[in-house]
Amino acid sequence: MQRSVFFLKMFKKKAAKVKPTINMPIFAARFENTLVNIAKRNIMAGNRTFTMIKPDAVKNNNIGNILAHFVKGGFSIVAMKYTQLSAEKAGEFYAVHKERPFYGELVAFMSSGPIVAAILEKDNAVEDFRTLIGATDPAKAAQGTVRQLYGTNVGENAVHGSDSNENAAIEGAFFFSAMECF
Ligand code: RTP
Ligand code: MG
Repeated sequence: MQRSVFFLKMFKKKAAKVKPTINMPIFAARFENTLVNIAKRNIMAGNRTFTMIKPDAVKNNNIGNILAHFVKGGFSIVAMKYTQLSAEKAGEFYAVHKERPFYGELVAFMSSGPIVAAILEKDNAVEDFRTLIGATDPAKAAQGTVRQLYGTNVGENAVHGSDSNENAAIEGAFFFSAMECF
C-alpha cells in the first residue's frame, strides 16, 4: 500500500472518532465575515463606487433629480440611506484632508444637514462616476454633469464620489454592513 493511502486511511479513522460540534456564535460571526468579504471583493473588483448627496443638494430638494441622473448614467443602487453625519463622523470620513486649509469648513458643511449615502454599481464604476459628477468646482464642471447642474460652489458641490476602488470599499463599509447591500 502506498504511504499516502495509508496515512489517508489513518486520518479518516481518527476523523470518524471526533464528535462534530458547531459553536453557533463563532459560526455566525464567520458567516457575517464571509458576507463582508464578498461585498468588499465586489467593490474591489471595480464595479462599485460610493457616493453621498451632500447637504446643499438635499436642502435644495435635488435628491430625486440626482438619483435619476445616476440611474440614467447606468448606475444601479446597491445600498442607500438618508442620515446625518455628526461633526466627529464627518471628520473621520474626510480625515485624508485633515491638513488641507478647507478641512474645518468641509467638516462643518458635511455635518450641517442630512445626506443620502449610497453604494452604486456599474462596470468601471469609480472612473465613470467621477466623469458623471464632473470637476470638484461646479463652475469648472463639464456641461450636464451633476455638479454643474446642482452644485453651489467648490465646497458645496452637491455630491461626493470615491476616487479609487480601495477608497470605495472603505467608504462603503463606513456606512453599510454587508446585510444592507443588495
Ligand atoms: P469628493 O471627495 O467630495 O468627491 O470631492 P473631490 O474628490 O472632487 O474633491 P477633494 O479634493 O477630495 O475634496 C473633498 C471636498 O472638499 C471640499 N473642497 N473645498 N474650498 C475649497 O477649496 C475646497 N476644495 C475642496 C469639496 O466639498 C470637495 O468635494
Ligand atoms: Mg475626493
